[in-house]
Amino acid sequence: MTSFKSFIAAIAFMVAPLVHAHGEFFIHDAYARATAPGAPNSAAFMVLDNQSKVLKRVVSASTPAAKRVELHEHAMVDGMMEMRQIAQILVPEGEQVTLKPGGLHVMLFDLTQPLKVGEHISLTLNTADGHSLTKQIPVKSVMDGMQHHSDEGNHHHE
Ligand SMILES: [Cu+2]
Repeated sequence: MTSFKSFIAAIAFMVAPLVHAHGEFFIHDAYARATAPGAPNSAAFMVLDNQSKVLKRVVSASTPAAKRVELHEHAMVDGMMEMRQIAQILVPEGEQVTLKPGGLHVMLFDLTQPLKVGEHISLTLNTADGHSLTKQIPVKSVMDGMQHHSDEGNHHHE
């Protein structure tokens, strides 16, 4: 009996952190950048808030508003600020990570239609532990900090 009890206890010990981790990871103040008519791409910004006891890794994102979604960061390349795809965004336990213009962002490629101020889009973030978080986020006008990929023939914004 003792071994059976300790077996159950071991299972409970292993399962509990996973159960508790779910629902302790939040998205705050999320928004997507409004686009001019014909602009193919946009980006979404937000605060990722990890109130769980474990490191969270955001590994992918999706939205019905764009055909392709990537996680991006800005980095200095040959004296120029460029953005590039990253495999994951790490949010340490008990910490917040801010995605903002000129920094980390969720890149929205090939918009299905222009994003207009006042509209909302659905955005889903997927974490490495298999959870996903979906939010309706507003579209806002953003003037600063975004540069498009120069190799895709888009105009530049500063
Ligand atoms: Cu980008």
